[in-house]
Amino acid sequence: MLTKVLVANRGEIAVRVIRACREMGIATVAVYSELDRTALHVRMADEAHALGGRAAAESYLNTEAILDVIERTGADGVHPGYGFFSENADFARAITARGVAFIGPNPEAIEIMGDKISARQAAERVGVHGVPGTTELITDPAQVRAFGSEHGYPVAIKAAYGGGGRGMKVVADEPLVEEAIESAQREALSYFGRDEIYMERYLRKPRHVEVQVLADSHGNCVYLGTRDCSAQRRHQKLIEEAPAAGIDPDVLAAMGQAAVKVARGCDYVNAGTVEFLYEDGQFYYLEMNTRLQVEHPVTEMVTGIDLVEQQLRVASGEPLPFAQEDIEISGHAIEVRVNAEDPAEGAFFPSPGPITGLRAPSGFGTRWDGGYEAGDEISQFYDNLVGKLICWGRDRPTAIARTLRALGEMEVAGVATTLSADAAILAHPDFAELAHSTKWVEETLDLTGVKSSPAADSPPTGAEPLVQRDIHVEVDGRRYAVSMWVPETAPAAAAPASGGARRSKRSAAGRSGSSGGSGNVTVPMQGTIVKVVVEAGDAVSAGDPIVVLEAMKMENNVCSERSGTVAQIKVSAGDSVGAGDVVAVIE
Ligand code: MV4
Repeated sequence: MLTKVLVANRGEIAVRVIRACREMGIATVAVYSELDRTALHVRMADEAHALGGRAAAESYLNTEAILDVIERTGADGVHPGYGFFSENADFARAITARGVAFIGPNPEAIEIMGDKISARQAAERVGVHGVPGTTELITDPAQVRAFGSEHGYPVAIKAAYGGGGRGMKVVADEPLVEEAIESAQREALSYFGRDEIYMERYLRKPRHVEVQVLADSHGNCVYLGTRDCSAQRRHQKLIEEAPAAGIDPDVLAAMGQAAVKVARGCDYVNAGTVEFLYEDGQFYYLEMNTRLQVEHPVTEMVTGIDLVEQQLRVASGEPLPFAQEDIEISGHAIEVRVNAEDPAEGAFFPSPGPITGLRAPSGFGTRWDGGYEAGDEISQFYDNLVGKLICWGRDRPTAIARTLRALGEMEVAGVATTLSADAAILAHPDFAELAHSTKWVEETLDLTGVKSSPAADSPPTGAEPLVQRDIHVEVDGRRYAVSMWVPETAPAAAAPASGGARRSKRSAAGRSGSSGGSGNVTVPMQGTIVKVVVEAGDAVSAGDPIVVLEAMKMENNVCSERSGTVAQIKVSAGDSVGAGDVVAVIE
């Protein structure tokens, strides 16, 4: 069995992995960016090591820094969580080349599934089919016209090397073929650097149904039931459930067997998810995700199987302790994602900042997988998932009622969250009646009148009585807890004297240039400008959003550090920017 696992992630998934390791007697190593020095995953791990940097590229995506921590700690396994390095074959190879276990599939499987064309071919080879379409790439609009007159419109044009819904264009009817091809190619080129496209029949109201698979290194592979993730907005899932409801059990079993075939076909090992679209009694293969997914807890709740424990056992070389016939689905589970986003009027605007209060619900069948506690801060640099509420019930109506009850108990103060939108979905008759599809949130759900949770008052200032607090110092890149007296109002993350020479030097360097707030507004990471919020000449205050940056599938506000007047705007919507690029100047 593994003895010491490095968790190459942050937030709730790092916490989830640390919990499983603790239960199994495996020591844990957290890694952290400069912004996460006092984060919950750091507080919970047995030891924590700095990666440096703030943006993901400098910290959680810094292979050399992570390899260095492996070297220093003697970790014998690395859990990548989701996002970051979880589906990066080069990272997996770099880990295994050191004789350390990558807790996930082999790099070859990651590579096959990382590219849509080879992922489709891998499924076709084992007799699992996607939406009817063509396997060859589109080179001539006549191909689309021929397909359209044979199968009818709409036709979906998809980026061959795309993903996450980017680069898909729907051709409503024949006169629109050229336009859709050009638009799909343009989008594919700008997002993925390649403009190859192919086509499929377009499904108007599909449900997104996925199958959890688990395979060991001894040739055993099982499926652990299905999940429905149709309640999503702009490819960001909001609510997931297990099992997928209202679908013939024989169809679900066939989907499960198809998923196992796909997994076996690429010699898959560890936990993975095979995604399908479901419409009118038929299912169609979409892609395979070669990682543990955000929504894995709903599968855990209806199977009783701890997926992270099984991941760790599989990576240790153990055979699966159960066969397909041992897997039973019991009751129904629902997960709601609680993101720090303001859903008011359907906008879902990122709302980073300090969490001043957090009360997680409890009670029968109620689970909170969180990444933060009160006093922690949601950074604009990372995913803004605060945590996930997962409720189990004996059947779907009971699970819905329990989730709504638990949502009523939940309190998050300081940042706006998606809680109210989650409740609006769960309370809607279409959701109860399974009348929803992947288009439902965007096209049918009415979020007018939905308000964000109010931001809490800022802490009081004035007389500063001292209180004893555990604070954390970093010496030579390693984090230590010390107890000391600090002003009562000092936020935990900014406690004074937190570090030796190394830390003070670094923070001084980090702040130089922004003292008093830089007039240059820079983007923290590579991405695309989706909106410029201000105009030249506008008066702005420190903290006001200047542009909206889309990066890592999320929209982020990039804010002014100081008050003043917008002197220059250097970008417009659609521009690609790199980390550190100046987008506006405030005077
Ligand atoms: C489709 C489709 C309808 N017809 N393909 C979007 C993400 C990408 N992975 C596949 N997607 C879709 N492919 C055909 N032929 C509808 C979607 C789709 C979708 C799929 C899964 C989850 C959410 C979605 C939201 C909108 C569209």
